[in-house]
Amino acid sequence: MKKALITGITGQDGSYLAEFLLEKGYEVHGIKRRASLFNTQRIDHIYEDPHSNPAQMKLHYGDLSDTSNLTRLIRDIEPDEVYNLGAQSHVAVSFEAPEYTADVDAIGTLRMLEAIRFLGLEKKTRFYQASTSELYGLVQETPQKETTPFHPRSPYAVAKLYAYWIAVNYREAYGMYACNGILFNHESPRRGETFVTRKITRGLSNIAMGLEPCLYMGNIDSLRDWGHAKDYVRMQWMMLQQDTPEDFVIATGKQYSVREFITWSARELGIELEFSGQGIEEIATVSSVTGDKAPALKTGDVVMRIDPRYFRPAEVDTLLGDPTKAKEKLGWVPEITAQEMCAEMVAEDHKAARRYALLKEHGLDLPVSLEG
Ligand code: NDP
Ligand code: GDR
Repeated sequence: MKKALITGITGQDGSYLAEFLLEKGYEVHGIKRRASLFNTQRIDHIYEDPHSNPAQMKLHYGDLSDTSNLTRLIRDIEPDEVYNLGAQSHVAVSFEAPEYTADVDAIGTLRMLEAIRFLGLEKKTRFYQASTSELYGLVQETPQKETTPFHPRSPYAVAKLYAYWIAVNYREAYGMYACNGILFNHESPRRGETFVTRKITRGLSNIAMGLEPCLYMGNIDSLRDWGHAKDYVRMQWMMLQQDTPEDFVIATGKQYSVREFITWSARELGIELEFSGQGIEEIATVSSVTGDKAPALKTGDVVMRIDPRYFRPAEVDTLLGDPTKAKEKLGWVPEITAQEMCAEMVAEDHKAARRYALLKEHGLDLPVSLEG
């Protein structure tokens, strides 16, 4: 039985990857952070009580900022494959917490690689680094491929640039099987609530059910290449099954604006929107409502406004990936389109909003967090 160690197992990708590897028969080890509240919601459905049977998935407390903890875990587990998905992964937050982001995202990656080397596992343990399209930042070429020069635009992207190169360096210097997946944005119903797609699908679902008044957005002209996390974790595994380690761009090759994503999400709820105004005055107004998914809305309601609080000190305006290498070398093609993914996300968030609304109707008023 192969052993995999996943940092960031409680996150969006970590949860899908753990499911995927368990199905493939792996023994899956995951590092979770100690938190004052439960933080394992995304993996609770695959957790097995170790008291009844030897579990195929095991969780360990740890943190990417703690060298001795990581070294001890790698020594005890001796993983065949390490998936380094753990990170402070929010671009806007990285401007607020740049040093922490650098410590976890950049030096955390070095700590993992160095632990593998220090323990003499560099010929056994294969290493996947969660690299990102944010490396391209101020884009030098469109679409972006493996050879496109990088120009990071945030403390997050700069930290990930270090992580990218240290993985390449350990491959070249020590012959380690280390590779970077340069993944473009990927989403799912498990996406964190403050990333733009989930903020929209959850926000509009809540508004449709009368639980929130309005969605406040940042730069809705921003263009992204959005795929589904399920497709992307499959590729993370495929990258570690090759004879030689290489870096790959993972993307759909299609690009849409945040405004388009808002329009699709509204349509899933039977709402047609009209955008008017310019810059920070732009608003989205309901022009029609059909079906029964948005009982709280009527024509003329304003459901989106711009709040400059969500603008970033330096923005990545446009990203579009070219996944040709992944297709030609690995036979990987994404199976789920951005529109299908949006429909799935809205369906899940609307289900949750209906549940909240029903509880509210019966006097069980649970707080809905509006922080975006
Ligand atoms: P999430 O934010 O959903 O998950 C991040 C994970 O990292 C969580 O499990 C989180 O734990 C954990 N984590 C955060 N800080 C630490 C720390 N100090 N020590 C250990 N673990 C930590 O991210 P995604 O699943 O979306 O992304 C996975 C990886 O891929 C990240 O590295 C991200 O930067 C990268 N990436 C993501 C893309 C995307 O579009 N989703 C695209 C390209 C790259 P907790 O649950 O406790 O917060
Ligand atoms: P991104 O994702 O920064 O690309 O990083 P995010 O969904 O946060 O933003 C995408 C674009 O939408 C614009 N935007 C807003 N973003 C957020 N979060 N909230 C808003 O209200 C809002 N309004 C407009 C942003 O300015 C941006 O242009 C994600 C993360 O998963 C990274 O970890 C990963 O590396 C990259 O994707 C690829």
